[in-house]
Amino acid sequence: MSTELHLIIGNKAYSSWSMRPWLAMAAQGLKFRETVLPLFADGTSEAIKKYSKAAKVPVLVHGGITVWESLAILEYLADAFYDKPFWPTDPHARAVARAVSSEMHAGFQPMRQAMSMNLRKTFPAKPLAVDVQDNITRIQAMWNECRSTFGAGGPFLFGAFSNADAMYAPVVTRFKTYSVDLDPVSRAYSDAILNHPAVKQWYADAAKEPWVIEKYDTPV
Ligand SMILES: N[C@@H](CCC(=O)N[C@@H](CS)C(=O)NCC(=O)O)C(=O)O
Repeated sequence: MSTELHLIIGNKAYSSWSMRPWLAMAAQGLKFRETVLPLFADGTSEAIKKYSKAAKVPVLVHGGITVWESLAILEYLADAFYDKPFWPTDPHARAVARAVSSEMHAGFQPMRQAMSMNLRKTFPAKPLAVDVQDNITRIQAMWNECRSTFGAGGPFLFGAFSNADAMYAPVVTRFKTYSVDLDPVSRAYSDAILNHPAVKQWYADAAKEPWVIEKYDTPV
């Protein structure tokens, strides 16, 4: 049985869910093969279904095991590579890291709807709907709490880069793309994410992609 890690993802410019496991794996130094399937192109849905009947990316194939859903992939990686710090080791920090990651996976629909990920654009700040602003306020409060309670060991939510940061990195990119004004702690955290070598590599790869999805290139 091959033990190659193979991650199937969407366009790096637009696919926020794909970015999460890719970053987690790259940040922990895992070697893996990637296949990029351009979203909303002819044949892409069928191509994704060859790996996962859920027809969504990301999908991770590891030997005979296929895992879909970004958060399930992050949990699988933490189990399969238990010697790597995908989650913080302290039980309290680990529980909160999982809680904030679940909150991201399940929530913030207004913000996600109003601010699609687009790594190749920057749009000027604009007035935000109340539910979008509520999401942004909650995210910044969470980042502040994580940083002050657990962040002493480094610049990330729980000190060292963890799955929680992989979950929030696409949010950092959205705040950059849509010129969202951030408090000082959230700004410093965002800068740490944007300066992480794996994030820089993902941006560089996105810049080289040929595909353009018009609906994501025009702000709502
Ligand atoms: N809950 C899923 C969401 C996956 C998802 O929505 N992926 C998008 C790309 S970011 C996708 O595959 N879209 C293709 C489509 O809907 O046809 C996860 O966490 O992995």
